[in-house]
Amino acid sequence: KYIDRREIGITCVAFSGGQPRPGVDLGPEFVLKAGLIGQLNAMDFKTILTDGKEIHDYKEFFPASDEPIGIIKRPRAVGIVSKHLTDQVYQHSKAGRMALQIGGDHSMGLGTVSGIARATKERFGQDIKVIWVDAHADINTPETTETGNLHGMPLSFLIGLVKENIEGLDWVVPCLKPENIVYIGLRDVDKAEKQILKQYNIKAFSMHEIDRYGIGAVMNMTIEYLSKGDTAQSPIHLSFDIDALDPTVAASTGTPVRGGLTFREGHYICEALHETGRLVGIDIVELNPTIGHSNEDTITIGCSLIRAALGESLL
Ligand code: HAR
Ligand code: MN
Ligand code: MN
Ligand code: MN
Repeated sequence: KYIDRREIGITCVAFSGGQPRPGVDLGPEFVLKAGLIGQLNAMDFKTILTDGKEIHDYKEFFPASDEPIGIIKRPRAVGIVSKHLTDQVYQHSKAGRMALQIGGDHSMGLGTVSGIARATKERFGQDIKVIWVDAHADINTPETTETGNLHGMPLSFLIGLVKENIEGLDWVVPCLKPENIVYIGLRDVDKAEKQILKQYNIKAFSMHEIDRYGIGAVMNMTIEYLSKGDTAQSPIHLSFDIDALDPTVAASTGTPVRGGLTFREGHYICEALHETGRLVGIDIVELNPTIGHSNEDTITIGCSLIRAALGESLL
């Protein structure tokens, strides 16, 4: 009911500045080369490229110099990318399209969630709920981060933990409530992040819970959790970091962590979310084709996760 047409607005974010390893900016190009658009058209979706452009690198907006602020690296580039992305995603979502974003590092979550949240608030008066599928919690604050990499911090900005104004990022308006987040796949969470998850009582299914209950029960619990209270049927955004998958499944990513999701567990998450009929946005991020063995596998899996979230059925 949130998506009123079989239309997908696609934004390809060729950006790597939220982390140090080059190559993650090539993720979208490889996904397009693998034939994603044709696959979506074959599923009967009309695909609309943002501003009619396949790839966005936003480089024309980067400042000449982007010195670290304290430990925070490239705050102005990260900020300007997500500021533009917010408006692009908002336009698609406001028009009733599914918003699909391909990255690029996970700092872009600042923009994707901001844009979707604004559109769903305006269209339905509803708060957005976010499923964050990741090996990492990405909820460090500028104070707690040990690396200064902004791809490890988007959620702290989105839920309003960052009080100080950081040049380039001062536009971010908190738009996500801690109780509206569910994590799946966590297994490399910093000490300070664990404290934040506890303090704000954020729902998280780590690999431990997936082992204990199985992915079927975890998705039942996830959807039950997101279906309580007066926003029981509110819209859901899926932000899928490919490093949630085990490195033996998807090796081409910048911060692989052992003990991750299987191929089927990853797809099952997408299938179960599609079945809710509440999905309004999909991010697939941290695909780095310059890392790891047989990058075609990681790229191909990125495409099939997207198709699964859009309703491709096995039978
Ligand atoms: N927690 C660490 C940090 O803050 C590692 C973050 C790695 N992040 C990603 N995104 N790949 O999920 O730097
Ligand atoms: Mn991430
Ligand atoms: Mn990650
Ligand atoms: Mn760590």
